[in-house]
Amino acid sequence: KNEHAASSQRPSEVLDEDARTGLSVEALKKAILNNLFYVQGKYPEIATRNDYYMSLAYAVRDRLLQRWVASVKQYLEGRHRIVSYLSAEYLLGPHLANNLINLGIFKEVEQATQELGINLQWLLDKEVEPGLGNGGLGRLAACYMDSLAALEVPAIGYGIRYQFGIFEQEIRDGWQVEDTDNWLRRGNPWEIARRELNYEVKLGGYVQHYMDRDGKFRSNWIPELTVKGVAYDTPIVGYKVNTTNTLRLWKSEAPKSFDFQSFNSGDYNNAVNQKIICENISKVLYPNDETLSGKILRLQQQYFFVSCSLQDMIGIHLRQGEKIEDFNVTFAVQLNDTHPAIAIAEMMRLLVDEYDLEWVDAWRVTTRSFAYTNHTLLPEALETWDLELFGSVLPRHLELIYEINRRFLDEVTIKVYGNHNKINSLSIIGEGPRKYIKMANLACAGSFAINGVAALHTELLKSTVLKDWYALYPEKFSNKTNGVTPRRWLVLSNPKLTSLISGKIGESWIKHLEELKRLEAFADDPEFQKAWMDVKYEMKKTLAKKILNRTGIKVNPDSLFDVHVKRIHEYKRQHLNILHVIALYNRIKKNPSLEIVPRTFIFAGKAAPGYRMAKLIIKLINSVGEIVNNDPDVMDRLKVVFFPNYNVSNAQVIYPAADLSVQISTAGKEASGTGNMKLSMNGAITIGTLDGANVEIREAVGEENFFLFGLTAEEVAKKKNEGYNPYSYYLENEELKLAIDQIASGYFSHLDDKIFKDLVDNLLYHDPFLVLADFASYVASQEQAAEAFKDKKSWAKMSILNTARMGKFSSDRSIREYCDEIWKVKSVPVHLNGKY
Ligand code: B1H
Repeated sequence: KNEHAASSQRPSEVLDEDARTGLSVEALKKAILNNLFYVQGKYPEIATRNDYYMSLAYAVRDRLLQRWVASVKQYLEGRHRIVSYLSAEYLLGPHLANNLINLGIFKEVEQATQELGINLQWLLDKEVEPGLGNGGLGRLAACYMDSLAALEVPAIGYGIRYQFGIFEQEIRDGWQVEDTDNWLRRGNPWEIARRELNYEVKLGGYVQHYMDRDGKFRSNWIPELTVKGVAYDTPIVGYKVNTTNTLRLWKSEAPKSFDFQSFNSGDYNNAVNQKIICENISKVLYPNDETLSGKILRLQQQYFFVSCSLQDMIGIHLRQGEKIEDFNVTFAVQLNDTHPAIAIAEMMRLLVDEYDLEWVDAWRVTTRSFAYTNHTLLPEALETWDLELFGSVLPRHLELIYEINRRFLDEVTIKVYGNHNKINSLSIIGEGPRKYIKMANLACAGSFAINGVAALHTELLKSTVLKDWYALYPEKFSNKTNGVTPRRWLVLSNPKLTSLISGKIGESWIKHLEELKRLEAFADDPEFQKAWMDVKYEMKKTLAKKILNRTGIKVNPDSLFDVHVKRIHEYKRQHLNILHVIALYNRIKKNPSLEIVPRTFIFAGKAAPGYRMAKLIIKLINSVGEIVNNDPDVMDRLKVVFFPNYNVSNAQVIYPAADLSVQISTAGKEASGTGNMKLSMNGAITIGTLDGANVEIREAVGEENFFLFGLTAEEVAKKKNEGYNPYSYYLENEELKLAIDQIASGYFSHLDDKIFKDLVDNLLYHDPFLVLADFASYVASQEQAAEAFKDKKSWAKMSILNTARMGKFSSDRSIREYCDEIWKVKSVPVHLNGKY
């Protein structure tokens, strides 16, 4: 009754249907002004840029909400299978522009803001991106959420609402300096806190065993600490469909009961301390990317989000009136690497301890629910937990894992009959001076499907890291080559190329990327080639401006933009690139009138804060840049740029401007790569090794449209077996020797001959990633690239053909494969007011 009275007093504009849901320019203008007044409490004359950003964001959110509620309603009304994607990382990038595109209202909003006297780009640039991921793995999760919605598949993404995402990188005196990413400081209009949706998660303590009145053995986990997870939901709308899925991220808090108890007993300080300990769990993203840290807090984070997510899924399933034994009919749960693999033990705990299932029944439900994606072969990234540490955080799960392992090894022993090496390699528990838990083995034992992320990677998984698993369960294995969403990585980031393409072949390629094939018909058309290269030139000018603004370096948009952007890691070989830069520099020094293709080397990427060698590589790039960029002999023929703080927003400006995409990891080390796909899609030509998805990109675009070099994965393995000697390559190659001697002698570092010593020694005497072995081949391949760049027409053709043949690398294709072959889910079109 009261509610009615209150609502009838509200100003009528707020309730105006049109201002909340209308997609016309007029409705949007009205909505922005309404929000400015009723949400921000401002009027135009005193509104700040952030006020306008917020007003527009809320106007867009209103339009999402309608679709979001309709989606949830429709999913719950029928019996639909739901994909649950568990990932410790989501590298989403800014929401606003993406939502405008997927809602199909970019143009309308552009006009509405213009008529209000504000510039849309100015507002878009205001958004602080949620950097809740390290790199490719987190960004893949974001692309997959976009494709799931585009394909109208019911899906929930579960993860952690880190208060601080990936650090912001600054460059000072050539070194990386980290700054905290306080992305929530101005509030987040894209999330809705669901205070009522919260779960308790136990940590630490011990387990009591007893027999209940019915003679059943029971376990009672008495935790040292209980934390509460609160759901924060973000809508993920599909491209031009009503489907709006949920990304549900958990924030950790202290349970109410806790501080209340302490407060009553007079220990107020302790209550506040406990509150801080609880909140710490979702405080910060670990910035390590492919290196294991093995810290207690990280295990707590993983368990925290997995436990909340499983409790949530079980709740959804049971509220549908279904039996717990049928959980796997409702949900297909994907493990994004082993970071959420503790879910397998947690599911067993919930089913056995909380829902009273018999072990075999619980194991059947569990192993029909989970599927595992492996993302790396690097031994230093394979997750293990010291058994004692594990037991101190999750004592009950340690018992459950022992039992899972015991039963599993019993089964295996029969199959591999007495082969102790195999049994050791398959065991979930590793033996040694200290015992440890192998998370990949837990994931393999508890999943019905296991996949790699590119053809070569899956083959290597089957023949090396997971060899014994493949022998045991060949039917579980399959490949699912990664993909990227063309909505963010073409439509949003390269609107000029998008309209050029759509002008020729219409717009349906945005949903069916294979249709880009139709551009092949224009690859030889001089007019189209010119228009194509004009767009590239425009994008290079835009990037040049940004570079000047961020680094003070002036670059020439006519030069070849040689782009190497990704996390800094020895296996990705940014140092191989810089050795090539030095070689070119020395050629000019030797012959100042040398005619060479002018080049701009663009590097970007973050180094893990504790990864010394990666940080040294950043310093080396900047040191070489300082000399090369300012040497009058060079006469602007070479420029070296380190673009700071590589993130989604910066990537969106860099990819469209690239001529050459540098993908030069040691063969066999990069599981897939996804930046390689985004660059090629934007018409860059790849110079790369036969590694990860490069292999499939080369197959797709044609070998004549790809610069190949370097050892193959097989040759790398062979060379290592035979005893690789990097020093001999150094002695044999004059250009290589000079470059390394210069680095060592302090030529690029004001004669400081110590700073790069570790890097140089590592290359000369260890070189675990075969930089020196691939140097000559890389330089030769770069010569071919430069030669090709001189012929503008043939370059244009290669560029067009790269884009035209990238259809396979849409994440829509990847997701369709996951849906059909692993998850067995179907799309459920969502209707809004009776319309689809
Ligand atoms: C990838 C990771 C990763 N593989 C551990 N593994 C992390 C491992 O914080 N951690 O502990 C974070 C990330 N990331 C990448 O996944 C691969 O290197 C890429 O080749 C691949 O394209 C990407 C997506 O599959």
